[in-house]
Amino acid sequence: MAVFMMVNYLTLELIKSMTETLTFKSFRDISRKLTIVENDLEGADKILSSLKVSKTPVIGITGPPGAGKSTLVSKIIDALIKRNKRVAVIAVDPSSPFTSGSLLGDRVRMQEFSSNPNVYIRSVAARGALGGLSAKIIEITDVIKSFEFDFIIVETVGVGQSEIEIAGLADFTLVVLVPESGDEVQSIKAGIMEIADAFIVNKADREGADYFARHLQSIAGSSQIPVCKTVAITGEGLSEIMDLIEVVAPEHKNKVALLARKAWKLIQEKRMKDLSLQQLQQELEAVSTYPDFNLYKFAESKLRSS
Ligand SMILES: Nc1nc2c(ncn2[C@@H]2O[C@H](COP(=O)(O)OP(=O)(O)OP(=O)(O)O)[C@@H](O)[C@H]2O)c(=O)[nH]1
Ligand SMILES: [Mg+2]
Repeated sequence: MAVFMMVNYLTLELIKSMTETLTFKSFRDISRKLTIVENDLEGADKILSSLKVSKTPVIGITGPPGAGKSTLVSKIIDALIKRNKRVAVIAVDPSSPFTSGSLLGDRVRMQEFSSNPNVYIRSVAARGALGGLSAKIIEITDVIKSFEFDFIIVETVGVGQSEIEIAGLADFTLVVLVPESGDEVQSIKAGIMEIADAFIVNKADREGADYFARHLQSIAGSSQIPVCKTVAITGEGLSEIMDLIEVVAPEHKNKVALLARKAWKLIQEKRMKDLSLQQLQQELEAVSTYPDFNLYKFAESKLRSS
């Protein structure tokens, strides 16, 4: 009996270590593919053009610097892995002065998951040619989508454009604000309302959270965008967020509209690929002095050659 149990135990351990190596192997495979795609190395086109359709829901989490997005993401990961879900997190570094130090913060916070075979975390730089999120983020997300994850979370710092553009990437966008975000809401009201599928008033342990949440709800008005309150450091309010992620998000967006946005972005960036402002200026130094120079003809010639 004891020998039988021992063998059984050994078999279990063996299976466990095999699945673990398999997972880590697939993580290595993801990282390898992402590096190729991210840096436009040879083979990038082939990887992208052989991607299959995937239904993995992509959850966007955006909001001002320091709102508690990463703390919240950690809690979400924790809840998902407890339910045996596999989750990938893409932390977008918009390479702006706002993020100094935050990436390090992200790393420290997410380190607890670094050896978990069900969690894959990748930081990427946004460096969009046209400002905002680059088409690369779409490609990176799609590569990750081709692996077997149950959820993909994309965290971006909401500094203007990137906040708006996450909506073109995610099936469901959570906008994280704090009780002090009142002014922010006033100034970016239109844009923010358009992209938010739900608002989170985080740091609800601070004064003014109830008032601000009510204020947000009144601005959201008839749009029925949910407003949830959380304290990310303790996990308070998390269950409502988990419902949104697990139940509402997977069925949420008009998928074709989202695909159209993505296609538009990819084409836009591909078309602009060989154009730089500096190079245009150099060319214009010469040709703009010609007596028959015409800006529209110049632009047209660039369009034709791209
Ligand atoms: N009091 C309080 N502090 C919080 C809460 N959530 C997060 N924090 C703290 O706020 C700080 C910023 O949290 P992060 O999770 O790094 O915020 P972030 O939005 O990811 O920050 P960036 O990625 O730099 O934009 C940290 O010191 C957290 O401990 C909360 O609910 N209440
Ligand atoms: Mg963060």
